[in-house]
Amino acid sequence: QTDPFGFIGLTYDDVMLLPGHTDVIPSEADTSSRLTKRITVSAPLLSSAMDTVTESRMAVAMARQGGIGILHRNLSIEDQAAHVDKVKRSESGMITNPVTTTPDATVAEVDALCGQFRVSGLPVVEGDGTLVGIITNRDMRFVSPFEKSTTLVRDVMTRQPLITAPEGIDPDSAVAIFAQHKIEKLPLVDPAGRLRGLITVKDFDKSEKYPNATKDDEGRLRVGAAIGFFGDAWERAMTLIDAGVDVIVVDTANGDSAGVLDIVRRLKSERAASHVDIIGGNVATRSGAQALIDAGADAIKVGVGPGSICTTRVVAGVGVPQVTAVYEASLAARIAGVPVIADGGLQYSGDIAKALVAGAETVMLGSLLAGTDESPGDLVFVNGKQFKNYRGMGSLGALQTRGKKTSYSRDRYFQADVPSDEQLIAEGIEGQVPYRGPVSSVVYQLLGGLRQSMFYVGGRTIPELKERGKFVRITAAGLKESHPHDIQMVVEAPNYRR
Ligand code: RVP
Repeated sequence: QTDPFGFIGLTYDDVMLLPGHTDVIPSEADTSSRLTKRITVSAPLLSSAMDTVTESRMAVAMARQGGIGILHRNLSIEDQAAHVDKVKRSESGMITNPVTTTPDATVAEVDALCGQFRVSGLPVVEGDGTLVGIITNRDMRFVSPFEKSTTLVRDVMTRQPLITAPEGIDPDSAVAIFAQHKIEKLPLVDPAGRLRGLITVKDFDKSEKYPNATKDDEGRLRVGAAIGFFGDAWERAMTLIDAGVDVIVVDTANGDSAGVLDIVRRLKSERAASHVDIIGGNVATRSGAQALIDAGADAIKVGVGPGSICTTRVVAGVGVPQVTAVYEASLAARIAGVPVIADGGLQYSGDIAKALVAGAETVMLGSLLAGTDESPGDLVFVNGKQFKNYRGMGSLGALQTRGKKTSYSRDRYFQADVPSDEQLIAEGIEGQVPYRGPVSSVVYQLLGGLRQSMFYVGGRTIPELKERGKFVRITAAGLKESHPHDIQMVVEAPNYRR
């Protein structure tokens, strides 16, 4: 390199989108965008794979709002797969392998299963899967708490003849059966009477309530999950695939590295993974993006150091301001037709459109979602105000093994070989973010802001926004002018905080 300083790096606060001629109104803007080569989402938003952001509750909420959640990997393979399973079962046109019980189980056991899977009843099957009854809240209501562990399912269940339907029944006919028989669960059986699936009224209600939800071909919510590249990463990937995961994210702080490229390549040539899309990351340069594209990645995640909790740029002195990083990666990705995910550093809804115009198809959010009801962890009160804990996956807290056998995220920072907690090099911090209420209202404001951007720029769709969007670079004075100034803010806006 003849010029050791190369080009200048810009981030969200360095640029503004130019207003352009428009014939779009915000409510007409179509926010759908490409998540991966094969999957489109109606909201271009992902929740970060962080242990204070995404477990199954967040993933369900994000998918219902039209985005997608990426389950973190700082937990055992079994626990992460259980989160996948919970999302896949939470809402579906048809549940293909419903949780079941047997006639000899106790009511207490049924109670526990119902609690675990958040369902209100179970089909009852015998040995070869033959449906013999159904047990719901209604059947268990009059069993006293003291008798639950001695009362058997066979004594209280609703028995044959049951209202059932053949597998493959269309949704309208199922709704007609619910209405005619005033039932809430419809078991689907094969000609021999074996249970093949289950449809519930609740799922139809949810489909109406969340019309833009991100769903697979069977009507189940989609979910992504993070893996590493070290140790049992392959086993983790295969277990997640068995549990029904839609997208695997090879989640590391440096995606342009042999181990990451290798596992992306292996997953892309593995038959068992052929129906699952593989996202690789993170990178922040054109050549990094190209390496992941060449390895076969179905989307490229971009961001080295922009995260609100990240200290990589000061600890290692490495990174690229995010707007430039996204732009650079997109130079390789656009030619290859591979979507880019702008990961980290977004503070306001306006940053979403900036990321998209810079070259991304979707954005990944940590701090903006960490304060919601659906993120893991409880509310924390500080001086009477409500907060939630939020920490980097490279923070000491996340990397340390204290009290547990493993820190599953150490290889995210390529420190799987570090022998003791004392020798760790942290690249993140731990903190708190203000409580923000449910994901649905946060996403509503974020998408609302994006629609306003699309109106100002004159883009009816995301591809149009990307094509028409132009930047102006701003100065520190311009940034000061952009925020409220020369006034004491007295009422907090739902989409603005300093
Ligand atoms: P933010 O939305 O700015 O809070 O950033 C979230 C992103 O930061 C994550 O999606 C991840 O890429 C990155 N991250 C997570 N942990 C750390 C760290 O400890 N350095 N960084």
